[in-house]
Amino acid sequence: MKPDLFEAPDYYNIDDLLTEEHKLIRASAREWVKRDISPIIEDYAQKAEFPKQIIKGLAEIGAFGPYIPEEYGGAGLDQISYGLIMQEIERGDSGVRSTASVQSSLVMYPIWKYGTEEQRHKYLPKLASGEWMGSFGLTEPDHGSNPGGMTTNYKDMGDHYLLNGAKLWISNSPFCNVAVVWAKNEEGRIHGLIIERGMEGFSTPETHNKWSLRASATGELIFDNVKVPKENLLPNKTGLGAPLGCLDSARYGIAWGAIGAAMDCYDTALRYSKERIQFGKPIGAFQLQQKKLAEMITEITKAQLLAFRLGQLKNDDKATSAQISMAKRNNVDMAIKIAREARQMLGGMGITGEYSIMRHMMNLESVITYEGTHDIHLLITGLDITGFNAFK
Ligand code: TGC
Ligand code: FAD
Repeated sequence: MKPDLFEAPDYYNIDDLLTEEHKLIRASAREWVKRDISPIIEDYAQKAEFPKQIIKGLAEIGAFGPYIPEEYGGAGLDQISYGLIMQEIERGDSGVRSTASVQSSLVMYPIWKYGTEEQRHKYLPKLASGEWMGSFGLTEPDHGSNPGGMTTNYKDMGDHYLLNGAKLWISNSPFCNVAVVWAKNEEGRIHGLIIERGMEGFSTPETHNKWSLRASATGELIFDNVKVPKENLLPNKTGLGAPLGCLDSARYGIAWGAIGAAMDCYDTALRYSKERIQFGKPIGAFQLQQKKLAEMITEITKAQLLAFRLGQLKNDDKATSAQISMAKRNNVDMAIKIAREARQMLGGMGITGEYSIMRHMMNLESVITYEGTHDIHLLITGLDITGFNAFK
């Protein structure tokens, strides 16, 4: 793979809106990606293997629980810092960002928000340091966009719960130490349970043959009469709104992360357009290539402003779920379109692993599908502005 010469575009001087702390946090994540991700990620993606050695570095840059309070091992940062960290990691690879998103927003967040003080102290510091890795089980083989239909269930056996069911498409599942799993009780109410590796009847087979997020491990969570201690139930929120609340936090991070992937594709294509000579000129001197680049930087700038404003709303605890959906949908769509255009600008070289673009493009096919598909987020906006539910 080519050396990492990334220079981040900032066409509207959005950096002027950031604090010195934001810039320092971003610089440390950016530096880490250049040093520890860029040189190895193509090989791991080609091998379809998660590079486990990066877990320590992810913890060190604050990627596990950036906004979780320091008393629980988190970094105690604001939401814009969280977004900037996700942006920089996804600049390296969406699969690495997935690992961090799941750990922070889908595992640490529900334990922090819906768990007991004992659960927070038991799990959060180990998750923040990367000593333990987590996964989040919501999707099932027959319930993806419609998680409310889930059939995974547990029964109260007196001194423990008995869990049965299966979750599919679970990031980090093959190596997770703990899983936050959503299941229905005997009344059909959804609750979160913390499942630990080693519990009898709990297995995590890996899903193979992915063309996307190849450097992220994806698998199943299978529960065959798993005895779950009663103290592993998350008591402080129930119903579908509990897992959806976690998704709000993860979707927000993705809205920033996608900008990172788009910036990397744009920066690569811009540099290539100045170096690649055809018909006696750099291809960047041709109007058609300039149109592509001009439209890319316009869309990146719009996405940056959307993410920044959403970050301010999140900091003030005023961001709505529908606003988060709009940003996730827009920014991922923006990134995937830029990846496709940038890929074309590199001609044949664009399909090789010499450059990051094709890997970003393939990764973004998962990002546009998980955490709510492109269509589902459109319907969330539609419902919000019209009041009519077009899901059912
Ligand atoms: P609906 O009746 O609308 O809502 C049920 C309850 O949930 C509340 N709610 C929310 N709460 C917090 N945040 C949100 N975003 C919320 N959206 C809805 C709602 O107020 C209600 O509460 P209550 O108290 O009245 O019960 O539910 P529905 O069954 O009609 O479904 C709505 C729909 C389709 C929007 C929702 O289910 C949905 O978002 N579907 C998409 C599923 C999804 O995003 N799955 C993601 C799985 S995890 C994942 O992909 C991780 S990838 C990670 C990685 O690798 O980075
Ligand atoms: P379906 O819900 O079957 O959708 C198929 C198509 O139908 C889509 O285009 C969808 O937009 C459309 N559709 C569905 N309903 C409607 C409707 N009402 N109106 C119009 N169109 C509709 N899940 C987890 O729980 N944890 C994870 O860690 C996790 N990680 C993932 C990692 C990867 C790599 C991938 C690919 C997925 C992951 N997921 C995870 C699952 C992901 O959230 C689901 O794939 C996603 O929610 C869509 O569900 P589905 O694949 O079953 O598609």
